[in-house]
Amino acid sequence: MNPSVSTLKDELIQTLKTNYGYSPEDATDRQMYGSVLTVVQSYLSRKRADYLDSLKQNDKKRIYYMSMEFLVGRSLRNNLYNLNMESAMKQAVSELGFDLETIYDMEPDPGLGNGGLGRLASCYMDAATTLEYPFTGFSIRYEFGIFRQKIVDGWQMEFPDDWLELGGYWLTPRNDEAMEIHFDGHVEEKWDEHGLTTIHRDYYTVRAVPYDLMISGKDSKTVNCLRLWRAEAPTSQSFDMHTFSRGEYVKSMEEDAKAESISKVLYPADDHIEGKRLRLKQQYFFVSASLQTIIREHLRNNPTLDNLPEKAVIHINDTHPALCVPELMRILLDECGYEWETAWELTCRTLAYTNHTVMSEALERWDLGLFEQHLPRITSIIKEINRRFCKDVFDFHPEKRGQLSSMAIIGDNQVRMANLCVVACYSVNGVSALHSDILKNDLFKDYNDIFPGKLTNVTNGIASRRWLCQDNPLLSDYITELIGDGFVHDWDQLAKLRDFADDSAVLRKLADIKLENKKRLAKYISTANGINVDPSSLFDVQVKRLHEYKRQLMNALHICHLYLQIKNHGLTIQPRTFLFGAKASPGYYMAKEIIRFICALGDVINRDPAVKGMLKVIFLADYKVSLAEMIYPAAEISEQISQAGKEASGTGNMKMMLNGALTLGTMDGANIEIYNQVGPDNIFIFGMDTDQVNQTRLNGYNPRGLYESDPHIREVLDFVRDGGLDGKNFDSIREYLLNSDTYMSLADFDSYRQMQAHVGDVYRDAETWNRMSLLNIAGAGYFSADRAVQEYVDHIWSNQ
Ligand code: 26W
Repeated sequence: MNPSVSTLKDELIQTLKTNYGYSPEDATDRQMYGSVLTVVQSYLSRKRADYLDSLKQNDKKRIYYMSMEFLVGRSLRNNLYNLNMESAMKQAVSELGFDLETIYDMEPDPGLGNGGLGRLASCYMDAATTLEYPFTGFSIRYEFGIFRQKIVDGWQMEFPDDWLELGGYWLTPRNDEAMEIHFDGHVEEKWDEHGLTTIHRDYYTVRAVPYDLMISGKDSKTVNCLRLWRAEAPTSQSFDMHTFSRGEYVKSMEEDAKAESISKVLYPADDHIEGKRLRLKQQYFFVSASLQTIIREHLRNNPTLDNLPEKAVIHINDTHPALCVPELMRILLDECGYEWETAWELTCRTLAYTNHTVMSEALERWDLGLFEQHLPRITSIIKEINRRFCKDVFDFHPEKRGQLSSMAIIGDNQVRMANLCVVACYSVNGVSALHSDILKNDLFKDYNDIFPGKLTNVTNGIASRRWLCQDNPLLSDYITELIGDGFVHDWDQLAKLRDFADDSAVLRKLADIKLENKKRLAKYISTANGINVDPSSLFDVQVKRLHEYKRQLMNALHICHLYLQIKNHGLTIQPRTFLFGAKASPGYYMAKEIIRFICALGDVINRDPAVKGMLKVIFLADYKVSLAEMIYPAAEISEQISQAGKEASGTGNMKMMLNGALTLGTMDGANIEIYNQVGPDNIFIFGMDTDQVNQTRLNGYNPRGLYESDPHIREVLDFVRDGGLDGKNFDSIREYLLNSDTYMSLADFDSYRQMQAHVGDVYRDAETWNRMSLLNIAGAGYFSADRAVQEYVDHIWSNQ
């Protein structure tokens, strides 16, 4: 499938004509955009059809990846790249008088996720497809993805993200595969000669309609689907003719609105739970629709479900799809007539779970009453799972009787989703070596004792072809020049770059490429923020969700410190541009205050002639995948400064490393593994490690003492207190730091400050810096999603 330029041109002309009635001379960019997407989509469909044919011939185990979030990013360039059609399409479009880059930029960025977890799902889908695994993603077709962020006077404002109008081209509705989901009502139990049967009565039904988004592998025959469910009222309920005839027009459509609300919007809370009714419905809605589909597909190819675990694995991405456990039980028990024991065995051997956070406020717990009201049958199954589990522990692990109240699935009138997953799934993994150790030795220790071998690690990986080859063509072309293009499918080959570590011509060229990418970002900043930044200054980047544990505040305090040192103490520094990008959960007050603080700091610094040419601070609004794709190639310092033990892995750290940035970080998450890949000389590590953090807490942490003893901290906080930031009030932040400083920014401040000074010194020596940068790229192969997916296949998905 390698269409020529002229074939593509013909197809574009034809599509323009049939869909819009125009010839290229009269068509708008928007119409050309629609036509390009339609043509690419038709190639995907044909390839998918061939792939499905070939799947009939082989019996590979199916991988089903359940995730409330898939941050797919833009699809056009990804598809053209994967189909090897990019240059032909560019030319075809250009010969018709249009520009492919303009068309790329028109595509909305489907924000169907919050951050790392959602992006990881998409990276894995990409890699699994290239590696020719039959992988289906399941999620929700949110009408509105993560909000669009605007900053007004430093304050974050949220606006709806209407991505479907221009992004919907990639979605194929499949009404023929719609499912019905049942909510509310009550459960009746009946004993007869066949034993106990359970009947769910008086429920209301929501229809789940699938929309498929096809994803092609790179140089592979595989086209997999991300199936996104949309909620609607079943036709019989959707429109009440009676009410309508009585003249109550709005009321007649109420059922419709009620059902549709389920897939209306992505919850923007990241790392804390809200326990909202609608979110619980979203979870059951997409889990039930997906499992019904999986079972149906299995039964199309197999006479029985007895072999389900051999033929399918269902992966639960964090606890959000944990209802897979009771829902699979329900289907096996109530719809397929299995006995409890067999159903349980099949369920446990089919499900695997990844944990992405140890933060207790992010571990999902649901009110039992809410469960009983909306999911009565599911609740009765969970209660039975819990009863049996507790009995097992009591009978067979008497040493754990004392821990039963925390190990139980139901406790304090709440359903604990992580416990449910750990009890049921045959595999539980963390996402970096450190994180998995914390799961084994701390969060899930008691389970680890009674289920030896269940807990394991797969360190995260990233879709390197997107994050390097597509986003940084200058760099990836140059790497190809140096070591050939084998790395595109074998990322360990990046290690060959080490041969050039002392080649100053190569190092200079790498620096030139970085400069080009910085200029491009500087241009964007000048339009988006109206501020000119110097592309030759050090670009120091912290982009990620805003959270106290990620310590953007510590970064900001340090910038404030630099500012005061330059202004009041005559310090001169290597010129720096500090870049931030971060969305705060809308209800997270402190996170929004921290954004306001960063913006106020930027306002003061960017216009002060005293630091001109030395310091700039930029907050880039609306951080999202497409913005990340422009930032990473330009990054030189990658800030990964979370409190040790809190960041499960991080994946932005890997993306920046792959693009030649140096990590400035704590011994947390995957930073530790980056350290192991590049060695201590090619990374800037500072601050307390996990043991020291724990020790400091045990000793009684006293941030006010640090304020009193460290003149640098005192200078910064007093400056803020005395209205240094345009007289704006930041008492909330000051109080927070002095009285709690939950993630100990002040404790790590001095070590951070010193390491930052060292960073500046090293940067002055361009050759050394460029060498470090090259060695980071050379060490980034391990973090490819190809490696991570292969580990999932070898150690988790092939087992049962
Ligand atoms: C229910 C609220 C909620 C929403 C999202 C709780 C928790 C989450 C996610 C677990 C947050 C998340 O994205 N975690 C990130 O997952 C990445 C992929 O594994 C890791 O690299 C990040 O360290 C982790 O914070």
